[in-house]
Amino acid sequence: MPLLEGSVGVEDLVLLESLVEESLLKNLQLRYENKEIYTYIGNVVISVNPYQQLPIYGPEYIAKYQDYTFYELKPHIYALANVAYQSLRDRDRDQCILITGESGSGKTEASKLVMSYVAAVCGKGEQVNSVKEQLLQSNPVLEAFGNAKTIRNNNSSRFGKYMDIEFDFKGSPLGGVITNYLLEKSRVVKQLKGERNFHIFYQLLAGADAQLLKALKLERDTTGYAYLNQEASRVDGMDDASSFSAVQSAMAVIGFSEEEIRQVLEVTAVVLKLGNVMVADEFQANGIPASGICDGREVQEIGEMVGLSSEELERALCSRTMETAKEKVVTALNVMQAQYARDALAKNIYSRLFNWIVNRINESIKVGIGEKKKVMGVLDIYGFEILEDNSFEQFVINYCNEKLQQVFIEMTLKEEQEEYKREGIPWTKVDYFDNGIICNLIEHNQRGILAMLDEECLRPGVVSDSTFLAKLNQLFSNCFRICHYAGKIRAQAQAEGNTGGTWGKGQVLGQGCGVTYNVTSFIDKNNDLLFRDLSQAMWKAQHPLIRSLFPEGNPKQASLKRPPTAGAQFKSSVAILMKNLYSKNPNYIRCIKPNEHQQRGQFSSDLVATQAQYLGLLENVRVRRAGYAHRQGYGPFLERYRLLSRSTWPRWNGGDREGVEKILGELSISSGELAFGKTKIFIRSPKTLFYLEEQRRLRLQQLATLIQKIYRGWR
Ligand code: AD9
Ligand code: MG
Repeated sequence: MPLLEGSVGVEDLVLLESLVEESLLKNLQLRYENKEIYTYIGNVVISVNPYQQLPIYGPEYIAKYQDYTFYELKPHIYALANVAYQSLRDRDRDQCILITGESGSGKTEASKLVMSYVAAVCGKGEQVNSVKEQLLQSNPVLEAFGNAKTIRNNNSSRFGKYMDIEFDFKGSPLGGVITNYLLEKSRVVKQLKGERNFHIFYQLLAGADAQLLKALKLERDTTGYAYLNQEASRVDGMDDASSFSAVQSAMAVIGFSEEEIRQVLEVTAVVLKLGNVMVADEFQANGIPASGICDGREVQEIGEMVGLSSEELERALCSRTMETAKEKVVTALNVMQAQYARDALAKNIYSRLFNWIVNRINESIKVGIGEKKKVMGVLDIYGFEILEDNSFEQFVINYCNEKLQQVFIEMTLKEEQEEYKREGIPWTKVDYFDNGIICNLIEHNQRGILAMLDEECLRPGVVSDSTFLAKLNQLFSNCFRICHYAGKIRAQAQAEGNTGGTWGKGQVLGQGCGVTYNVTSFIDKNNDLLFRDLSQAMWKAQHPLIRSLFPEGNPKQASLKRPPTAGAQFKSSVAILMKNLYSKNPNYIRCIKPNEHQQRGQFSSDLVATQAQYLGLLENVRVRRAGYAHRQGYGPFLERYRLLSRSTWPRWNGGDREGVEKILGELSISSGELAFGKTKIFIRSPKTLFYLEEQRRLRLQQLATLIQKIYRGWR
């Protein structure tokens, strides 16, 4: 189906007649209400979550999109995946697919559509199919361990994911590499009202048979577990038991041995059981408060499962050894500290298990050294998050989104600029909001917020969230402002030094919304330290997987150098990611969430407006239209419009470019509207394109009437 025929509204926002926010939103809404969830801005796909299964996916659609060029069919993620794959295969350009949008907007679903499209069209054969299966089956495994029900999304990714799919020179898949970013591990021990822990816990309890449960020393009933949120243990439309068998078979397809699967489940069970370890007050002989385990059964069982005596485990949970140059001093922890230690252990085991699973998948899908590769990267990272109470996690997530927006701005402009250069057309500079200053505010090596946080974490003496707050206050003299990307949404954060916990108070300037970060736990989360007693105990465990997760527990390897902080690690992995993305040709999917209720058919204009603002959609259209709104190769352009000129219709024997010159000359389109590139024609304003389309429509009507007449005449 051609660009404008059979379409609702405009299929490319560049074609909007009046470009204001209202018309942009109206167009998205009109299309959404007609189940047209995809719309373009040039080669960017905007996707509005339909919250219903639409009949626009699967083999038949894949085959269609494989045979047509980008603008010939309705906008679709398949069209974008097709362009990216073809450019990788035929032009040898590494690609990346960047999927952004807020929680619940459809990023993960979009990434799976891209992967399934590429898997369907790339290469054949038994070997190739088994690689494809492994790549695709990594999704259910990572979702089981890394996704959870949140208030915003029943299947919310609680980690960031970047996957490189690697191909040989013919475009057949060889394998891949997955990089994961910062799992939200605090969820293991605590969830908000209406949210759940990671899916795998519920899947395991619902899906394991009696024998497996017994072996793992678990009870089926979720109410028996302190770490599982009881009021939200079930999710509508989610079948935990059948997901559990899907996860197990996916692991088998990827190449996990039975033994490995068993060990993974054992470690998962240990985390769940740790939550039930109750600590209570005890007193040392000298009357100083200490803590002890109330009910020894759970610790006993955990000890049996991991191969560690219960005494040793209890000691690690309830006391702390301080080492000085001369001596070792063991102090008892009070109840709060012991509970903290227990939860820290559970979080650490789980997040390290998650990393181990990612590494294990990578082991299976990795490509041999020396094989020549072409790469397609797919990025599905947690979207911009504004909660009521924003903590360290939101801070790093939003920082990452700022960086991605920077890539978007730079690459969109860069790509425009390069295309003009390639085509030999002069480039006119476009003004845009550069969010570099916000990134700098966060990541500057000395004065950035992350650097100051690190400085506070490493400083000797008494440090706390409040001393960090005081430091920020000093630097920003009580007030600093974050203009979130697209420049429309501004958050003014005002430090309130004496309130102890809060760092800033979000205040909205202009449209949009602001972000207030609460400094509570910033220091702790950034430090991310586990008491050495715990890591040493875990390292002593007989259980091979548990043991391998705590290499620093080996006293011989224990170095005095402290590991990098969580913030520093995140910053450097984001830097690596950026470098990787900049080296590839970008393709964008911008996801939009139409309502807060995960409901089909509801389009809340206000909610969409906010997202359109911070995704910078209007600005994106402006950039796209600032130079030349439309461009097309001479061949396809001639094919489409040749019926508009007597010289080129019904037959034209000259070259493509000459044909295009003839048509445009006869239509008297002003030369300022046009630029003739080396391989493409560029049209400045959308109006000219509308005009061409309109002329074409009229001409088609004329021809149809003519044919009917001739036909009747024959009869
Ligand atoms: V989060 O930042 O990980 O919390 P995502 O990944 O942006 O979020 P996700 O892809 O998980 O959102 O989509 C949320 C839900 O919307 C899915 O579970 C589906 O039920 C629904 N969805 C999203 N995209 C589609 C689609 N193209 N067709 C049908 C969809 N349903
Ligand atoms: Mg997701």
